[in-house]
Amino acid sequence: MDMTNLHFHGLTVSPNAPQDDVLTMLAMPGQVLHYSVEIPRDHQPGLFWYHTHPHGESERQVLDGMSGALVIEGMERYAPEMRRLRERVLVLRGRSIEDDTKSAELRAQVETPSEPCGSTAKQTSEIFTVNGVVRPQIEIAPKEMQFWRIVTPRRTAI
Ligand SMILES: [Cu+2]
Repeated sequence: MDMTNLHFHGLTVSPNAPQDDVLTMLAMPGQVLHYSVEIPRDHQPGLFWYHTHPHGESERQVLDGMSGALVIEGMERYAPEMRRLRERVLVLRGRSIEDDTKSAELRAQVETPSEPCGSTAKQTSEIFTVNGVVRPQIEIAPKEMQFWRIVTPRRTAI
């Protein structure tokens, strides 16, 4: 049906509209939802994520990219040394390429063997990305420490 909405995964916020309401807030194609989420001042800091939550459709939507990171600042209260580290938010995602017009090019980029040894040949239908990039490079200086926040949206059990 292509309906959609948002769920704010892990946040301690109200489940009522216009906040984290996945039951009554649903948009059909062409419709718009307006969210206004009140995050308590004393909310636990950390990395959270948002994703769509329509039953039966969220798996495909999350695979197609309808999810992302939410950062609640304040980790330095628990680990002051993090204040001086370079911070990165990395969203690791399995991306479906079955219907992608560039699927051949993307398969070549991930260099998957066309016929794996000892098994039936199965074409790659999903590739792995970091912040939407296939085979990304992340710069880090020798002996540098960085603070990486990593989100791995899952296809199931959301
Ligand atoms: Cu969730």
